[in-house]
Order: sequence, then C-alpha cells, then structure tokens
Amino acid sequence: MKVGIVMGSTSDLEVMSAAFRTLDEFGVEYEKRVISAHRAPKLLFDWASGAKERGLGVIIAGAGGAAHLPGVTAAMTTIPVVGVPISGKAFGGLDSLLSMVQMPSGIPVATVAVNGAKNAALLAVSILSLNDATLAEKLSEFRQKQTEAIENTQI
Ligand code: RP5
Repeated sequence: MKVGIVMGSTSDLEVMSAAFRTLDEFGVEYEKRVISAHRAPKLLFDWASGAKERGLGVIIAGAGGAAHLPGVTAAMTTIPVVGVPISGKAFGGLDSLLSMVQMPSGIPVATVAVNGAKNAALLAVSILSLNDATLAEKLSEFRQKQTEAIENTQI
C-alpha cells in the first residue's frame, strides 16, 4: 500500500519534505500533491474520495493557519489521516495545531507535533507495517539503531 501526502500550499513543502525523506528511507511508495481545502475544494474531494481505489493506506495532510485540509480530507475517506500542523507567520503554528487536534467527534485526525512531518511518516510506516512483515522488520531495525545511537553517545 502507498501513502498519500497532501499539503495546502507550496509554502508547506520545506516542512513536508521531511516526510518524503523518511518514506524514502523505508522504501515506502507515496504520491504527493498540493491541494488547498479552501482554494481547490473540488480537487480535494476528487483526490481524497478516490484515495482507497488508488491503493493508498494512509494519508498525511499538512497545512498551516486555519488548517482544514486534514479534517476535510478525513471526512471524505475512511483511510487514516495523519495531520501535520505547520507553523506560519502567526501564533507559531498553534492555530493549525488546534484546527487538527480539536476535530469534532466522529472524524478523527491523528495529529503530530507542529512541523512534525518526520513523525507523521513514521506513524504511516507503523500503520502500513501491520500488514507488511518486511516493513515491520525495517521499523524494528530503525528503532534499534535509534536506541543504539543514544546508548553510544559520549559527551
Ligand atoms: C494554508 O495556508 C497552507 O497550508 C499554508 O500553510 C498557509 C499559507 O499558504 P500560502 O499563502 O503560502 O499559499 O492553507
């Protein structure tokens, strides 16, 4: 299964590229799009409602400001949606964090930290690894290496 990565603007690309790098490390395929929930709602509907048919297993949605993108995406598919709040010019990203984490009951968005695109990708890997033993093994190795790096740190 693939991951879908969507972001509200090209201005989100720098933050969201951490998700590309992480998925590349795990050899996970993904499709990536810039689609604004506000500026291109019909395109978002078509992209999100066809996600399952295109073989997507998880969607990562990043947006800043009044960040409706993950919530609206989640409303159009039953695929898990991981939201990445992006820090904009105001409020340090608190506005987008609250837009995602405060989703009303019924349509959840699994929200990571502000600018947490790497963790969003790791969560996507974790979800896909439930049905992919090879990917699960890669995730275990990643965790092991991370632990060893800490254990071997000398200061
Ligand atoms: C949001 O508004 C985008 O996700 C972006 O984080 C923010 C600013 O967008 P631009 O004005 O840079 O296109 O919709």
